Amino acid sequence: MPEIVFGSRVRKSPYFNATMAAGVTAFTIYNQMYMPVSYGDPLGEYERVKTGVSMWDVAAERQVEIIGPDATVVAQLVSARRLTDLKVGRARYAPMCDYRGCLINDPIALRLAEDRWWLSIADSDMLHWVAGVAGTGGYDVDVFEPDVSPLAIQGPRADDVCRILFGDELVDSLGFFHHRAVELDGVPLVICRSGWSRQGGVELFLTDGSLGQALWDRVAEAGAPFGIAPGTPHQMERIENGLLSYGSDTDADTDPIEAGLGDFINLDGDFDFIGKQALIVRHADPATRRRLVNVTLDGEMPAPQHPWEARIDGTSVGEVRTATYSPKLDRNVGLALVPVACAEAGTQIDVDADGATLTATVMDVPFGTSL
Ligand code: THG
Repeated sequence: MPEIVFGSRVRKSPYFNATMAAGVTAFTIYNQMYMPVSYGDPLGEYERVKTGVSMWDVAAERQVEIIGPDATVVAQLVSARRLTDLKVGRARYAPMCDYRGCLINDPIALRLAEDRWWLSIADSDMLHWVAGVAGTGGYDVDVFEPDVSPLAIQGPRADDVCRILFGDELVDSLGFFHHRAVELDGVPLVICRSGWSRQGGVELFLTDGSLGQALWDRVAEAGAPFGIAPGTPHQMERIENGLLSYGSDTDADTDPIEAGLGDFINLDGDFDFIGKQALIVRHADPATRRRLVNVTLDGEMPAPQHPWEARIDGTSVGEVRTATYSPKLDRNVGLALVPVACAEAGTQIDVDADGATLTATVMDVPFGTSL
C-alpha cells in the first residue's frame, strides 16, 4: 500500500508526540488533524475501555467558539435541537443540518457562559459554515476555532483516575454532560463528563495547546494504578452501543431522523433552525425515506475500506456503511442505510463486499441502543 504522508497541511494534536512515543499504529485524518485510531491491539483496547480505563487523544474533535451578544441566537440557528434553555455549565448533543435538512455534523454543544458556546464537532468544516451563517445574517458575534484540545479518559475506572487528579468533590458533583473550568498543576482545562463511548468517563478540554505533553503525562501517572493505557475511540464499542460516526455511517443526503437521531432534534419547538422546514417536508411521508439499521453480517468479511452496495433480488437498496467484528456477539455486525421498507427486523440483504458475498440481516435492535 502507498503511504499517506505527514505534512504541514494536516495538523498535529498537542498530544501527537506522546501518542507516537506510546506506540500509535494508525491515524485517521479528522478536521484536518491526525487522530490516533489504533495502538495495534483492537481486542485489548476494547477490553480495556469496557473493564478498565483508557486515555484517548481526541484533540481532532475541534471546537467552534461562538461568542458575543447574539451567540445563543446563532448557536440555535445552526442546531436542530433546542439550545436556548441549556444552562451555563451544561452540554447537549445537538445535530446540525443544512438547508436541505441533511445532517452536516453532530457536535456536543457546551454553554460556557450566557453568550459563549463551543460546538465540539465531528469531521466536517463547521467553522466556515457557522461563520458564514453569522456573517450573512449580520449577527453580533465572533466565530473562531479556539486553542482547545480534548483528551478523553473513558471506562469504568475513569472516575478513580479523576479522583486522584481532581478530588472527590469534583467527581461527585459533576453530572453527565456537566462541565467546569479547572486547573491541574497549572494546566488549564475544562472537564466535561462526556466521551464517545458508553463506558463512562470524562473529557479534558485542554485550553493551552503548548501543555499537551504535561497533561498527557499527568493523566498517565494518575491512571497507572488502574492500568490506564493509550487507546482511541473504538469502532467495536461504539457500534455495539449505537453511537453515530458522522460521515462514516452517513452519506451526503442523510438527515438526522434517518440516522436515528430523531430524539435529539426538535421539529415541533417554537423556534426555528436551519433545515427545519426541509426536514418536516422530507418526513411528511416517512415511508419514502431511509433508515440506518443494525445488521449482522454472515460470510468471509474483508476489512471494510468503503461502503458496500446492498441488494435485494439483484436490485440495489442502499449500502452497508460500516462493519466490524463484535466481541460481545462474537459475530460481524454493521450499519446499513436502507429504505424504510427494507428496515424491518429479519430482512435479508445481499452485500457485495469487494467480491465476497455477505448476507446482512436487519437486527431487531434499533440503531442508537445497545446490541
Ligand atoms: N466528544 C466531544 N466532541 C465530539 C465527540 C465526543 N465531537 C465529535 C463526535 N464525538 C460527536 N458525536 C457524538 C455522538 C454521540 C455522543 C456524543 C458525541 C453522545 N451521545 C449520548 C447518547 O447518544 O446517549 C448522549 C446524548 C445526550 O443525552 O444529549 O454522548 O464524543 N467533545
